[in-house]
Amino acid sequence: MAVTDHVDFPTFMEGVKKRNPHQPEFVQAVQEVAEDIFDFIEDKEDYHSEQILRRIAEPDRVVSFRVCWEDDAGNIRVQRGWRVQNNNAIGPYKGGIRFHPSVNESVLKFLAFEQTFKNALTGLPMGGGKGGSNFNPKGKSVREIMRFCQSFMTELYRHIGADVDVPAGDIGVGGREIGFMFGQYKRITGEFTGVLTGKGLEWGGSLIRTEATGYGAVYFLENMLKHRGESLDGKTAVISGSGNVATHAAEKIVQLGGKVLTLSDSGGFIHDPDGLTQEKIDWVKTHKTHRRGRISEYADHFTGATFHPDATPWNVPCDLALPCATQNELLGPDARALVENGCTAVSEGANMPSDLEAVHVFKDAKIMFAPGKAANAGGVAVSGLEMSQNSERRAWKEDELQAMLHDIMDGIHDRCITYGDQGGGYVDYVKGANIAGFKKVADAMLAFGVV
Ligand code: NDP
Ligand code: 2IT
Repeated sequence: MAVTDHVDFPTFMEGVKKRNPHQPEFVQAVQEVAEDIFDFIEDKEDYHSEQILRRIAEPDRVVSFRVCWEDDAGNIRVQRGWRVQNNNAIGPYKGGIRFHPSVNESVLKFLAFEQTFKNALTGLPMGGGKGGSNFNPKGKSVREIMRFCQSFMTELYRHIGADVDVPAGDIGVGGREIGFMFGQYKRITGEFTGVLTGKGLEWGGSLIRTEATGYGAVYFLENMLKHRGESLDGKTAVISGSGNVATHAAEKIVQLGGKVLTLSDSGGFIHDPDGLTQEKIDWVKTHKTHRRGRISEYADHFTGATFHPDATPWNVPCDLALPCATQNELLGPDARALVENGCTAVSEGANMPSDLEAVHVFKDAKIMFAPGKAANAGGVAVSGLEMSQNSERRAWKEDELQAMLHDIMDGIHDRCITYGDQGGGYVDYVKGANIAGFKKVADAMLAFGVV
């Protein structure tokens, strides 16, 4: 009888690298998870013999398609679009759509893989997926964006559905783009259904979805601090990014008594030693979203603030750091600078913003470090609540949703402690999140047999 040998961690990673050449982000995301899972499954024969991690690290399917559209000058433009459906063991595929020139198959595969664990951690029935395009919305007119979204959906619609795969927003995709895509889906299929989340409130969207990711990342941070008998009050925070996640994280930190010193975009960061106020945050929201401006202009607008071109904010001394822009924006040396300058907690609003070296620096220093799959799960959690509301054909009230978001973030924190508590007051949140997310998906896969 053939018996599957236990594959060890180095052999497993060798296989992942060999099967996914030129996909460094995907290999990185798998490695970060596998480092913890191999310890956990050492004495669990089923997970080995059924090759569970190997199967989760191979997307169910990767759909790639051409997206052509006509720009305002009448030129025909051709982009590439994808939907990566990673795993639907515990619910329909669920995850955002990203429009950014850096999007490629590796980036979307890493995001869909991460999303699988994140969605499991929320406790809601959602599988993992991600999609997007290398389309660059910067400098495009609203009509151009509309035509692109319509063309993108003209292909995507056949792969998604309220019980199949439910996309949402991500970098470069906010309420406006979701509107254009939903309109096209409805036009093609004739169905008004909860096929996308992050919809407008008038047409099936949920209250607090816009705020949920940033707020959730701060609730998670608050939980980590509470666990050590501390609070946010009076603490200084550096934040990167100035989009949806960054501005709402900043807003919640200010509401809870913290002081936000920085925001950034791909051009550099602003440092405001007086701290951001709600008024300043509102200005950034309008400036970045509606005027599509650059963060550099903050320093022209508010006295005392300085702009630092082509730099990240990680050298600014702080108590707390929240990377909320993009993957691999916080590298090993940045992590060392943060720790040396006294930073004691990091909450990842973005997906995989810290590279592997940075993660190890944080772990070795035993600071509080919340990986994105735990810390930024509030957004997809409220997307899950939007799906429930759509199925029930009703809308919950804001205070009900706020309470549910809080409850979900508390639950994720508890799950991380269950599998990440290392004793002596130290919680390895990366390990906790990886194992808790893995276990739920893995046990469902075991129940289904080899499919
Ligand atoms: P937005 O498009 O609203 O904002 C993105 C921000 O990140 C902008 O400030 C942008 O700057 C900056 N940024 C993007 N790419 C780069 C880059 N390559 N280098 C430097 N800065 C960059 O996106 P979100 O706020 O929605 O997303 C931010 C992060 O949060 C992403 O990692 C996303 O996957 C993650 N996330 C988002 C969720 C959501 O609900 N929206 C949920 C969970 C995670 P610029 O304007 O110069 O491009
Ligand atoms: O990375 C993420 O969790 C998101 N972009 C949100 C996904 C969603 O389906 O709401």
